[in-house]
Amino acid sequence: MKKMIVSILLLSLLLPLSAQKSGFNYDESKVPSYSLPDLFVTEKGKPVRTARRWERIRRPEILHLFETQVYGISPAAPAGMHARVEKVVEDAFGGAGTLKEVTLFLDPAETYPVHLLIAVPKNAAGPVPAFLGMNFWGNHTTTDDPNVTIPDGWKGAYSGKAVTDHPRAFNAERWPFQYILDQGYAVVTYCREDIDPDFDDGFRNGVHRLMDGDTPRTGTSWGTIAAWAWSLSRALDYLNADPDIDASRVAVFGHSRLGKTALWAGAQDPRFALVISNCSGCGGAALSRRCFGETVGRINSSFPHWFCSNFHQYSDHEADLPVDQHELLALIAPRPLYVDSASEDLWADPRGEYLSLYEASKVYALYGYDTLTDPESPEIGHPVVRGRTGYHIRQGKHNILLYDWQQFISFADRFLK
Ligand code: GTR
Repeated sequence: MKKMIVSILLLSLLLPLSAQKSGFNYDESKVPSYSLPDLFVTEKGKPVRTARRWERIRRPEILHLFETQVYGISPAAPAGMHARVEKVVEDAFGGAGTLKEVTLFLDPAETYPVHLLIAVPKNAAGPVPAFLGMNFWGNHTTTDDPNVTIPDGWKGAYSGKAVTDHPRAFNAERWPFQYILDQGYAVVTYCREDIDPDFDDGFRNGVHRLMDGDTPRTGTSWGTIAAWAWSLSRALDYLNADPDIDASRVAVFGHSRLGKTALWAGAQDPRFALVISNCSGCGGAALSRRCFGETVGRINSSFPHWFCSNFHQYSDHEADLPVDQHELLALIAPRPLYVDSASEDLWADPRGEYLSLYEASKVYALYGYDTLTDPESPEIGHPVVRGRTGYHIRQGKHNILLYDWQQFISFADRFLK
């Protein structure tokens, strides 16, 4: 009897918790019927049939909507940025390349250091193409190479966990350096926490502090994803001056929240030669109007700092959004764009990620490139590439694994080699 009362008590404690876990849907039959904003009609109702009209009218309209309604408006590059090469180790990564550590200072006073880890392939004949993407937990978590410095006092601000909780190589399965280097590509990474710690502190920390000071925030002020995306452009600014890297052949990539970030960086900054979204989901590649997996309402309540505050008005009102995420992908045209999903990653809505790319690929036709022809998603493990867009769905969970990298590289080889 006592046991039963305890169980009932426990259940009643648990129920409100599970009730709170709303804001997501895993049932395809519950996807509402929706119509997507038209890529090919301007705000004045005029048709867009040429790349010229797309670039002069429609693309800026869409970019403006993403800035003001979704991610927030980012500032220009700060004055006084400078970099210092801290360390060069030849014969790193199992002999596949050179390890370089460069500190990029975002301000003259050097209070905002970004610790870049750069892996350069061995025997490169001249500057090489590169994959640029942030890491979650610190450079030291991407490899077991003891040469990678753990910055003094490093602490994951998101988790509040010290380096002992995220030791060397903690995330190494996501970073197959040797394989990528052997294919002739450099890898450039740094930790998201160097830019903007991933928690809601009213934007008093990270680069919001540096760039905004005490300026009051508005509905269009940039959120954390915009800050991270902005930093990818700052990293590219640096790479322009790095003799080992060909900055005109940089692929920007990211996984999950950092995939959302890579897309927004690629959409805004045409210097990125190729863009890759890995399992980016809601607020990334996935269509918001499908309300499948994580929804706009759910993401805004779990991560109130990621988007601009105007975006919050669309929580549970996805049909009112003036854009959808296929238009984010379309902003990347005509540059090569690769999207991927994982079969068990329903949270990120693999179907919505593919459909979004399928719709976006139509813009590539304005430039004379082939588009994705099949609205049905490809089979698991059967990548599809048409023109300058590519997609695969990998068997398994929300992650970025060697299989994904193999597809990224065969896609990149078509355009960056
Ligand atoms: C989840 C979040 C997703 C995705 C993911 C990640 O908790 O709901 O949108 O960004 O985190 O970044 O791993």
